[in-house]
Amino acid sequence: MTTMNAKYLKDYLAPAFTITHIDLNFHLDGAETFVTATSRVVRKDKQSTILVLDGEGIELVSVKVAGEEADYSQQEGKLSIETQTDEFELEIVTKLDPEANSSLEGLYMSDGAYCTQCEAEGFRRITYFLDRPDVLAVYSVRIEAEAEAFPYLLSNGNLIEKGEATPGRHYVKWHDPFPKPAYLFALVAGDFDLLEDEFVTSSQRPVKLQVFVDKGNLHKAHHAMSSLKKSMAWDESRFDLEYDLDIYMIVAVDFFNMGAMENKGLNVFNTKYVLADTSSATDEDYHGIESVVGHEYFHNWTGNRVTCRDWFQLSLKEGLTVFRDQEFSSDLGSRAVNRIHAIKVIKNQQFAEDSGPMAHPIRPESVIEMNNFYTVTVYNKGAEVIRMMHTLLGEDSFQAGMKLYFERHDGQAVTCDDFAAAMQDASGIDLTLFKRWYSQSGTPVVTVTEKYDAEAEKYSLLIEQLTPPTADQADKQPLHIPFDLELLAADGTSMLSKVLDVKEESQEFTFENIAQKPVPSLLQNFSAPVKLDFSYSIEQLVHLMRYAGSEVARWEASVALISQSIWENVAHLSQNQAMHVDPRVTDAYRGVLLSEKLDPALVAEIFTLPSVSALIEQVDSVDLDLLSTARAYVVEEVATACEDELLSRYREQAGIGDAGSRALKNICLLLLQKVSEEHQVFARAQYEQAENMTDSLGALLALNGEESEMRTSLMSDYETKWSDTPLVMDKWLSLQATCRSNTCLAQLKKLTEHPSFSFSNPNRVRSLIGAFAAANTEQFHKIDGSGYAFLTDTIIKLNKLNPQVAARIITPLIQFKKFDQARQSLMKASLERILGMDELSKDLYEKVSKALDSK
Ligand code: B3K
Ligand code: ZN
Repeated sequence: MTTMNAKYLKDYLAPAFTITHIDLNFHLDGAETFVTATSRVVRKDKQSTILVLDGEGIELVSVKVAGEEADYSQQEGKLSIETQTDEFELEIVTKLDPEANSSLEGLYMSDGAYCTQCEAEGFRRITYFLDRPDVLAVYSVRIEAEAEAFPYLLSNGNLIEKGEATPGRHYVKWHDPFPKPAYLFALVAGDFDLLEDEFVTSSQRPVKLQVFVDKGNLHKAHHAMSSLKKSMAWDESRFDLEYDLDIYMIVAVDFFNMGAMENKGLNVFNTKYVLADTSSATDEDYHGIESVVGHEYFHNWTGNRVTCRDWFQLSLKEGLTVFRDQEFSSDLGSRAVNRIHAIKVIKNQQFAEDSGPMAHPIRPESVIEMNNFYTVTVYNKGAEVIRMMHTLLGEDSFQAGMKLYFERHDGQAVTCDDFAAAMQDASGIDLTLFKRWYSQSGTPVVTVTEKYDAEAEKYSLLIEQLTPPTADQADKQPLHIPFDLELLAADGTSMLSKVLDVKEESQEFTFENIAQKPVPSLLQNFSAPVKLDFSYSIEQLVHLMRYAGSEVARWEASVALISQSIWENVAHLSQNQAMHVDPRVTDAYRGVLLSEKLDPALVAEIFTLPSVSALIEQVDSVDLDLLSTARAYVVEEVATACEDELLSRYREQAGIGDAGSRALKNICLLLLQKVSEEHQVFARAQYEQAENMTDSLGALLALNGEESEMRTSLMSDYETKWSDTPLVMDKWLSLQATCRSNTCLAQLKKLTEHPSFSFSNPNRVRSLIGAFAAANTEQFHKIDGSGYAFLTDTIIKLNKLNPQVAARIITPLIQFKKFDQARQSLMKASLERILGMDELSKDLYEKVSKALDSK
């Protein structure tokens, strides 16, 4: 029986022993795979006489201390050795069966290649070890395998030796000079196509770059390679950080639990974030690859050179590295569009996490299964916290803080407090209050009231903050909120622009010499991850959509405007009144389409009208059926009122070759489908003439609203064309999973038998079942409970096969609080079914028990 006890941040103890060097010898041979780990163990706490190592799911063959068979004892997941020595050599032999490892943690097989995933606690599935991030060792690795099937044998650091082992088997030796925690260890053995290049660092050191992909995919590796070179150049120019080894390798594998992994010098990637050519990948895929390649590369400093003391500090590396990858994307592409995407993640997913049973601060205080904490809170809210520091300090002081952080902590395992201290010391700005963002969960609601005194020409804003209690924490305190503000005059000119320091529960800010009542653009750029409560009038929002200095603020205003209209209609429906959209709303949208000055990519964002799930996040409770009807109505009204403009912008963008134009064209096409079936012909023509995947998929997405003959015929054409390309078929699976038709679920059930689907591959599961639960809100939450039952069956199936994936796709089922009683009961009954299962994984136990406790 797995232990289900939580670990607490407050219980942290420095390790009593450490391991400074480890020699790993891998004898790779299917179910007869042996690992010999020879470690130099050093006692740090002289009082300690028992060395306790972590190990899970592996067979222990032998244990030797200083060359002699050692006495040891084994308890669940632990190996204890009594010792009186301060320093000794420990040799442990374990036996593994990588082919039988379907959890994709530790050493496993992906399509015939051996590969590893050790973060967070996967190294203990390879050998018994001090598997914690504050134990940093120098690794030497010998790998031996059959030469023909596994021509490439890779690990961290530099290759120092290779040769024949026995006839038909070869070996290599790798040495990584940088001490690292076990979670950064990696091994890959397989046969690949290899793309090579070189990057010369600012101090003129040549670095060999290698991207390994499945045979036959070499032509799809170029974008990843160029993204890597851009990342290396950007980290030098913006952060003055240079790469430190002579080689940087990326290996793409098809079986992977997440996006990618930053192992030192040997990143392992999900193929989704490597492979691309224009015929098979969308603009969004291209962007995703660039940002994930960047993210993993940036970890080399923020994560690898300076790592986390314990897993509660995960945001130390993840929040910071997400901030860095967001800045990378923004410096290379549209800052506004990148910001909008980041804001959507917070508002649509992080706010939901904060108001649900898994609420936790960016530095969690208790954890049962660490893999459950690779969350939008730790990553994306974590990045917002870094961004707020950047706003408070400014770029120069922020960079000075980064420099000090590396000076102080290079080669160490540190805490979020250490990071904040470096920022504070380098800038002289007091971050004491600000640091509450690390320990307080929940989303502050910031309520703003305005007052204007025409005679005195004074304008004031009363800003009040309140963080409602969360599942994990009842009492909340005021936070330090950087509040970005712009005041606009009636003619649209900017009267004032500044960042207010909000630190108290209630604070009034008064602005002098304001000759006319301004329209305030509040919380510009989403300067803090909070909910803004201000009763904007339609006129004010329309004004902001036209004149706000920040493109992000214009988009925010459009979201507020259309959301208001949707909620008004929900109210009408609940009172049995007719629905109605104010013509000022549709006019404002038409104005956006008519404006030639706006970046097409921004127009596309404005016309990507808020999804049902995004709207749910704006309220405390929801009648899903009314919301869904009201939203469909408002979308149709906007589309109908803009039909001519949508058509002309659709035609106008047709020949233009950039991503922004394609995004605009595709959103026009989608909205046109809401106006009339006649517009299906555009979708067909676009699909038939498409020269790239963005256009093919854009056509299919436009038709995905409901079933039609045309949709069926194009979907079947796509299926025939791409049946041999799994990543491209994933898009098809997702289209099926997000179709609004009532037959969607029946279709999905059949698709679990489709040759392109497999429960053992996380990409397939996420594309079909994950997408259904997370993005097909209406069908998943169908009142007959069929959607819940289907997800529950899948989760039960995955509990043993791949607990991490099971615990990931459960999210929509545990966030039940906002729904009506009938749906809530059905969702809870599903959770009870999971909780009652035999051999429930820690991953699922943690989420399900918290959800049921929060009743
Ligand atoms: N650090 C890894 C994530 C590991 C997840 C473990 N369950 C990828 C990243 O954030 O870069
Ligand atoms: Zn990361």
